[in-house]
Amino acid sequence: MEMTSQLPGHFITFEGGEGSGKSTQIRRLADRLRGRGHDVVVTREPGGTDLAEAIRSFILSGAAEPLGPEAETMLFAAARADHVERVIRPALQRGDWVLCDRFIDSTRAYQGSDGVDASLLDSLEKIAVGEARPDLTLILDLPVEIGLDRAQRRRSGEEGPADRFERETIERHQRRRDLFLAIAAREPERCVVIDANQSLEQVEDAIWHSVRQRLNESVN
Ligand code: Z5A
Repeated sequence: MEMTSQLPGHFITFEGGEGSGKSTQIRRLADRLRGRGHDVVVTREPGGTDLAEAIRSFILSGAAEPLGPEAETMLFAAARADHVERVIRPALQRGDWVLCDRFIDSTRAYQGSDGVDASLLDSLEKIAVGEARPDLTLILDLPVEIGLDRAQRRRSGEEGPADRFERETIERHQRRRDLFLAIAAREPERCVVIDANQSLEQVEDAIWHSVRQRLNESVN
């Protein structure tokens, strides 16, 4: 399979709606890869560097919302540029596996559904990402109500209210789900849709199957 990234490492991104299980499954995949002797970097967006984590807190608190969706998009892009430059590209240059919780498709789905023009999204994506494109994107798909319910249950055991995105209407979450599925249909060589409405173990197995199928020679 042809690599979209020209760098020696392997870059896998996890995408999907709230509560789809991305963080849980990234940990499980990282364990499997490390068990086979690979060096794995687990990271997330927005975030992954001090600067990008500061931008994350600012956005998720809702403080950036009054600036409008275009300005929020630029903040996501600034965070991503720093993350790619300082963490993702160096790891891929070393030959590591990079597993990232959300990346470019979250901008396409979330800011795209907020009405940001596709040409602005494309331009910022090129500036922020350069050649560090995912080799494989796993889109964890499930009905939005189930994902929101999972996210809410998890939060009831934690501090803090729903973030800026979790507070939005079911219709907006549904639009984003549709956009993720449309990206997968448009870029089947990069994206695999995983049915996330299954047990943790079944989702883990489906992900492992996809990684082996797409990146088989590298997994060993
Ligand atoms: N955003 C954006 O707008 N534009 C961008 O470019 C980027 C992001 C990069 C980041 O929030 C927000 O930023 C996000 C989009 C926006 N919107 N929101 N909200 P985040 O990173 O804090 O939130 P998240 O990505 O949605 O993460 P999450 O809610 O933590 O979901 P998750 O990582 O996919 O799920 P999880 O933590 O692994 O699982 C959630 C719970 O479900 C947990 O209790 C699990 O034990 C449980 N779970 C997981 N899998 C299962 C299964 N299979 N069965 C039953 N229960 C399960």
